[in-house]
Amino acid sequence: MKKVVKSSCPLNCWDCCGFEVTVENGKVTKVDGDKDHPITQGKICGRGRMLGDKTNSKERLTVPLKKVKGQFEEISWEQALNEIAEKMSEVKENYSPTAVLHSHDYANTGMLKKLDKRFFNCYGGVTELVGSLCWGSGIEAQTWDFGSSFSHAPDDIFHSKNVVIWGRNVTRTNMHLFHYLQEAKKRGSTITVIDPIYNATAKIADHYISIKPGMDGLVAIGIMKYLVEENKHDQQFIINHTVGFHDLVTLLNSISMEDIVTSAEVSDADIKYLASIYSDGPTSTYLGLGMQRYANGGNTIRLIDALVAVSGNVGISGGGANFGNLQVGNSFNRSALTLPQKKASTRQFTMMKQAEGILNAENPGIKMIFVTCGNPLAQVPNSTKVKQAFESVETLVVVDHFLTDTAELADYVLPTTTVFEEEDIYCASMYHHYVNYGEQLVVPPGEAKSDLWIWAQLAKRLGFGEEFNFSRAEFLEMGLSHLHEHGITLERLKDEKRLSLPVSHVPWDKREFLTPSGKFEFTSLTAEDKGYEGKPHYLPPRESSKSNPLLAKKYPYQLLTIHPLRSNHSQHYILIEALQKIKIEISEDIASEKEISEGDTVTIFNDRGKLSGTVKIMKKAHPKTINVDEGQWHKFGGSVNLLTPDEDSDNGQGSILYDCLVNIEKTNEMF
Ligand SMILES: Nc1nc2c(c(=O)[nH]1)N[C@H]1C(S)=C(S)[C@@H](COP(=O)(O)OP(=O)(O)OC[C@H]3O[C@@H](n4cnc5c(=O)[nH]c(N)nc54)[C@H](O)[C@@H]3O)O[C@H]1N2
Ligand SMILES: Nc1nc2c(c(=O)[nH]1)N[C@H]1C(S)=C(S)[C@@H](COP(=O)(O)OP(=O)(O)OC[C@H]3O[C@@H](n4cnc5c(=O)[nH]c(N)nc54)[C@H](O)[C@@H]3O)O[C@H]1N2
Ligand code: SF4
Ligand SMILES: [Mo]
Repeated sequence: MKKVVKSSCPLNCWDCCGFEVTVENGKVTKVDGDKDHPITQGKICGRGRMLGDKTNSKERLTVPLKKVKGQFEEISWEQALNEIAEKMSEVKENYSPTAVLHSHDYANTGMLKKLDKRFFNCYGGVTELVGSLCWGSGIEAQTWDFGSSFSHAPDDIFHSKNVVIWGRNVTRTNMHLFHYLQEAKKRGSTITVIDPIYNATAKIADHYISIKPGMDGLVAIGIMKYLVEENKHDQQFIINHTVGFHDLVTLLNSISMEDIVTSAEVSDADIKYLASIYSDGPTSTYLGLGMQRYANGGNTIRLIDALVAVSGNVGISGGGANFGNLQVGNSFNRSALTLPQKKASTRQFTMMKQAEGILNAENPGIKMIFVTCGNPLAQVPNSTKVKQAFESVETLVVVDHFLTDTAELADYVLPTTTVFEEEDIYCASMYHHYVNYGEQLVVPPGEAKSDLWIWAQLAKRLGFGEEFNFSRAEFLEMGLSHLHEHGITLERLKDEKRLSLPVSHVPWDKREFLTPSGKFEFTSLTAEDKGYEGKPHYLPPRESSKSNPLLAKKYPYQLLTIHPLRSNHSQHYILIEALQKIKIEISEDIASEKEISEGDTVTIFNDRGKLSGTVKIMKKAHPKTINVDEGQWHKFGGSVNLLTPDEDSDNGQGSILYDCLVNIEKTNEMF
């Protein structure tokens, strides 16, 4: 029997696409786009399309595993759950619940994936991870400036006279924005791309500006200098709706245009061009996440926000500093699902420094780690330290679909279900404002069980089973409860599949900001309250010739580790043989300086680690730039995070993954 059913992509991605999934004889045979989805309109990427293959993959984990004398053995669920629950009780009794660390990321955007937090809160509150490897610095920066991070609705781009894509790899990571961008261009908008890599989005741009990585804040300062000098700033907006403009002007006056041009390696003409489009709006800015993964990441986003505000592009149709879209996730009743009031104790490590936290934890030390929706061995910076940390604990439990690098280290590996094997609702707080429904379409293979089933079983054994005594539908309704007054219910979602959430399509149009002053804050009171510099200022990246000339001499090249085209982080490498090798992309000047040709084997290295692979030359990339796509598995050559630094960004909430210097040598063979 064959049926075609509407579903949703669960992957951590800007787009949150609608699917049409073909199921034949109990198997997913095709994943296609849903033409009726208002935003994604039938188009999906290869990562989404491959979720059928992922579900059917022979490599899937189907039985719980326990490591005995260094080897995995298959065990029953009963044994796995009993032993894990027993260990959790012991740890709680002998130490404290915070001797357990919950290490997670956001590999699946399903709402019920949040129930892991409910489980750990009811257990008593564990050591939790805060901040984000992904977008933490930018979210915190926009929280300081606007009070939160909200984006314009996708079709508002048609009101933009100019669109600036600032460090977002749109064709690769946000394909539906690319579609809107092409349409906006047809309707007459200009497109400018600012990026150290001449990517496919740059190719359709009217103007491409190549920039030295980590220097965007300086360029924003340069543009603002021109706007203020030429009296092209929006004085009405500044007077009525902002605080701290005087501090901003002091900053603008303290940095010369010569300094900006030399340090950012962007020409004066390009900065003037940008000033001309920002003063001739509406101009929308689509900020990417790559450029805030630096030690100055928060600072960079704050300066670009300031530029958007100074040029009068805040709260107007066709404008906006589009970064995250937290109003989407805020629509749901998260605390009903996660029960934060249940945790009696808590301790926090940042996501970035989880390895250091584990290694240095005292009173209590970390005795047990639970990993869900994450693959820290591949994705968290400084992999050598991460491995050391995860190996140092008594018990490591990993819930996953595959035997990943992290699962390989585990004492217990629990096999879980994929998107098509469970019911959930999906949305991404990144771009559009629709929520998608996805029903269970097929039966999980072997003994794979949903994350929720695992939590409920463990909860029962730990004495708080009643907190999980709800059906999936009841949990979904709980999460939707704030939306009931807007007519959004599970029943309607099941019926209509995609519903528009009641969020603003032009954020801040009422000029009411969520900051302490209620205004846009060039000088941030939230920052000051938290003990940070609140005034606008400039910070350089941490690993650069400006901040560390000695290091830059030893390691002269900037290593970017951007998101792979065909994989969502580490998730697809196991499914695509062609991806199972390391590609090291280098700018043309490095190739000539080091006499390296395309196809050569090279090793990149710094004090943290090294990685070998085959060279590809990046045409028109910014000089001294290298890229290795993130997400690779250890058995296919190793994660690029062997080289990346594990510090927190300037505002304490983000990673500095791209703030990374390396050197490169030709090698005859792989290490
Ligand atoms: N194919 C694919 N798509 C994905 C994902 C994936 O793994 N694969 N992951 C999803 C997730 S979780 C996220 S967070 C998003 C991320 O989406 P993006 O923000 O688009 O992706 P990144 O790879 O983080 O980097 C974006 C761009 O930043 C540029 N860049 C790096 N440093 C700088 C800088 O200093 N200045 C400027 N101006 N540009 C810089 C890079 O060259 C790159 O073009 O993508 C989502 N979509
Ligand atoms: N060097 C470098 N490192 C990076 C980045 C970078 O740009 N450069 N990007 C960072 C960013 S933006 C992000 S968002 C993170 C992503 O980091 P992660 O979220 O850790 O990466 P993923 O590979 O997407 O997923 C991790 C694991 O979750 C599993 N998984 C998927 N769905 C489920 C589920 O429903 N239940 C359970 N239990 N497991 C599931 C997958 O099989 C996979 O093994 O990586 C960060 N790391
Ligand atoms: S990975 Fe992103 S673009 Fe691809 S199908 Fe999923 S949501 Fe859509
Ligand atoms: Mo991310």
